[in-house]
Amino acid sequence: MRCLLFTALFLATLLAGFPGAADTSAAPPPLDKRIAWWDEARFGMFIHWGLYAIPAGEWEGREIHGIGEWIMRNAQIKPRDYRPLAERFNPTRFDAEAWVKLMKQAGCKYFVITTKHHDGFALFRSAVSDYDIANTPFGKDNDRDIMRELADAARKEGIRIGWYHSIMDWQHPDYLPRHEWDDRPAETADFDRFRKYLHAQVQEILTNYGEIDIIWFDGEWEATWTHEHGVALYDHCQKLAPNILINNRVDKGRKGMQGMTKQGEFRGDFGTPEQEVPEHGFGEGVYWESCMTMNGTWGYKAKDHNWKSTTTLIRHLIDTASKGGNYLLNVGPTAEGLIPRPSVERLQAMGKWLEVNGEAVYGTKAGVVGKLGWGRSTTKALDDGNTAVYLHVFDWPADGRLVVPGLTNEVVGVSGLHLDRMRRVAGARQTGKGVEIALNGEAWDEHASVIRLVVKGEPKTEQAKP
Ligand code: JFZ
Repeated sequence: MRCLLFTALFLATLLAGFPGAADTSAAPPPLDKRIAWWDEARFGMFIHWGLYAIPAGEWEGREIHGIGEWIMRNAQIKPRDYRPLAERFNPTRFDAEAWVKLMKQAGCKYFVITTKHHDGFALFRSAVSDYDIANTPFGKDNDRDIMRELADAARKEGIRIGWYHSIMDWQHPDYLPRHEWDDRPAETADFDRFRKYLHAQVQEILTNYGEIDIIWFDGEWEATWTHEHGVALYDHCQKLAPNILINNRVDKGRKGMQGMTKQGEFRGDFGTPEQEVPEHGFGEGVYWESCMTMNGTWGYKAKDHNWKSTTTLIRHLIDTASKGGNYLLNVGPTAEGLIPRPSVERLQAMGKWLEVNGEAVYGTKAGVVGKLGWGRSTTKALDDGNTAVYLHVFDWPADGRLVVPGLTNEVVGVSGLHLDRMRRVAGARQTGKGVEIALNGEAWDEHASVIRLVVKGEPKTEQAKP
């Protein structure tokens, strides 16, 4: 036995060193290679869609508090009472190409959609479950598959594809723990069997729809899910899709809503702050993405009209980019398959702003100086060795003098990113304590006016003097 093992090891070493030998155990590319496209993308669309779009926040005539996709829990609905929603799921107005067109208009470079949320319903055709799109009027009558249509449409347009997949599952008979009001027997539940099911469904979504760019796990926080389970699931994904990006909710290392990964041997390629932009960035090589709702819910709720303004959303995107992170902004489509009008309007307005100012967001790095009273900054290394410092002005200086404190580089040039030809940026100079920019007139963009300042070499900063 031992002899065999040594022979095998010897052969493996030989093969590994043999030029041109087929390397079947190729290690996946390192994180910085895999994540390069994502680190330039900066803006993605989150989509929470599922059976919960049918009740849309209301159950048996009652308004249910909390986020729409949690209605099963918040209204204490038993699986046998919730499951029949599948018989009514028929989003005949769903148009994958229209959704992808909206992503393009908005300036999103990728999207992440719920393939299965906590309610356990699969929006894809699953061979290991009946609780899936195949068993809805939508899937039966039209032979349609949401994941297939979206993957095809996105790939055609060069939009990267992400699958959200919940570990927590309120429907599967083997998932534990049970809700207090779920009266199905817990004694017969077998969590290992559930894990096999989870791995099988993950295999389906990672292999049935071509190459997938991101898998975004969630619902990892219950005690039944362990670090070992996280490692096994991470490895499973990487084996099936070596280039895929996997968020940190696959494992147990996430620190609450703040979302970054704790110190230690935790898996996950990027951190997932939720409903907040962190106070500061985390430096080169630490990747993160803030996910956020546009109103107060992820899944569609008919009566939630609490929309953030376009200005707020654009400034969130800028704030995120200025700290080196990505912004994943959510939409919750209706049961008919439509993205709510207020979301469409905001996304289109963001896209308009990005058409002019995209170079100050995509492919940028965090800003040079920490807190700026008037706004945020992002940077980009230029081919000639100089640096573009983009100044995103939220509060236009009343005296027409914009100061970047502590930036000690020589100034090469300055201009405003706007559509007209008016000279609103008169010039920039090094004062010895920072760069001062002279402005004419008023802000040209109500959301954020962006100035492109080019400085010599790599940015050098000094702690700004008060
Ligand atoms: C989770 C989901 O429960 C929610 O439905 C949505 O999908 C969102 C994007 O992710 O929400 C969470 C997860 C974890 C915490 C809070 C909300 N947490 O640990 O504080």
